[in-house]
Amino acid sequence: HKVVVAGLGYIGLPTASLIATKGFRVVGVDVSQRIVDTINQGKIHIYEPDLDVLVRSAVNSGNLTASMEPQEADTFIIAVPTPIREDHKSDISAIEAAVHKIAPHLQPGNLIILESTSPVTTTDKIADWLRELRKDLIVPRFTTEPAEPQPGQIFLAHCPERVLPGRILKELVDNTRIVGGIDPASTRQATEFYKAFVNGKILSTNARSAEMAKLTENAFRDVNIAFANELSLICDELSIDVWELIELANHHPRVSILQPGPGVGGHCIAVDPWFIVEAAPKNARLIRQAREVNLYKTDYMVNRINELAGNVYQPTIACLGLSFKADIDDFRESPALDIVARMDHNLFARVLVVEPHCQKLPPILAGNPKLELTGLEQALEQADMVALLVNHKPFYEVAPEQLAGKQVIDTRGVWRFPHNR
Ligand code: SAJ
Repeated sequence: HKVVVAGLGYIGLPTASLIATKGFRVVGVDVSQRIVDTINQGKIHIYEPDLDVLVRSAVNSGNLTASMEPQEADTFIIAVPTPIREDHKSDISAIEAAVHKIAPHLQPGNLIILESTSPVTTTDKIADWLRELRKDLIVPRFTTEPAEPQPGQIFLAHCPERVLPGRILKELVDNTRIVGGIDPASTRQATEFYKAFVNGKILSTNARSAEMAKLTENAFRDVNIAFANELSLICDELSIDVWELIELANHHPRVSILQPGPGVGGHCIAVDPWFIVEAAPKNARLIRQAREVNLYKTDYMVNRINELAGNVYQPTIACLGLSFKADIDDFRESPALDIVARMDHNLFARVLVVEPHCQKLPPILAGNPKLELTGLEQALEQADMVALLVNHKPFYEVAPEQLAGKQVIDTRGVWRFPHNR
């Protein structure tokens, strides 16, 4: 069984290397020559625990090769980015480009799987594009009516990825998968494919429900984080410790409040709810409001930092963390990075940035002479103000004495001494 995986990012690369080690012959395709070369050397271009070992063994086994061009195969997986534009509308141009690239290589009986998180009806659009591009192939239309596959048809399904960065390799195998075909025959084909390497349950549905299920999961989390973030704003206003409040409320058997933070980052939860708002703008009121609350929380933190800086003349501030969440090197849609970029640098003598997961400042911060990437100890020694923006593990080790006499903004509730209160 031969598989082409289009897109060798956070989802495509782990998937390609995992199935290569399960005996599939895999060609990973990417638009970047640098990424293709890196993988063919058995190396990786992104950080994810244990991914380096898996890619090395997949490449060394001869089952995984990378290329700029697809080729004939049995199954084609599309795992390319689906970002959001400035106006909060979805951009599925990378999917369209991938479909154009694989179309000439398709043969009757092939299975195409869309893993990218996608706006509802994207799978239908792929079918439309394929019908145009390959008039010789039978491309099914969306239906939930059971029927025997037509001789010579191709199969098309949406199987959204739902792995958590930092735990991708484990979750790829153990998570429950949702498999939604454009028609029931496609659902069956795709289910068989995942059975070969997934230990979790495989839930069969149709393409549209699969698309919406993925968006719903991330919107659910966004709404719940928005609730915690809104509580944190209310608590600031009423001088209540929000972390204690949540801990108290969570003792109720049916209450489980998430943690507030400086906003919501990452390429999924900060993005996917907009796909729902775009599709149903009149009815998606709460989902839109949750996005607004989470975005506002970042603005609020920028203002808080500027406001507190006014209490000291030209303070030095230590900003701890830049990534979008703890213990990863991913800066996409990171509220921490946004805060450091947007706070008023005129108020500060120096801005010391501590980010154990990067060697140099990201481009958006580089070039500002006041900004400097430093170690944790040095930053705490020199700073008058400390803003904790990401709850990376080493930051829990900071002792109360190291913060004594400083203005402290702890956006994640890490320094509630003692931690195990
Ligand atoms: N966050 C909070 N408070 C919390 C939990 C999270 O502020 O209590 C923040 C994080 O700091 C981060 C953001 O939310 O900025 C998102 O982090 P996350 O850990 O909740 O999720 P992601 O973006 O790493 O991964 C999510 C997951 N979705 C769900 O948990 C419903 C993952 O399973 C999906 O596969 C992934 O999105 C995706 O690719 O869609």
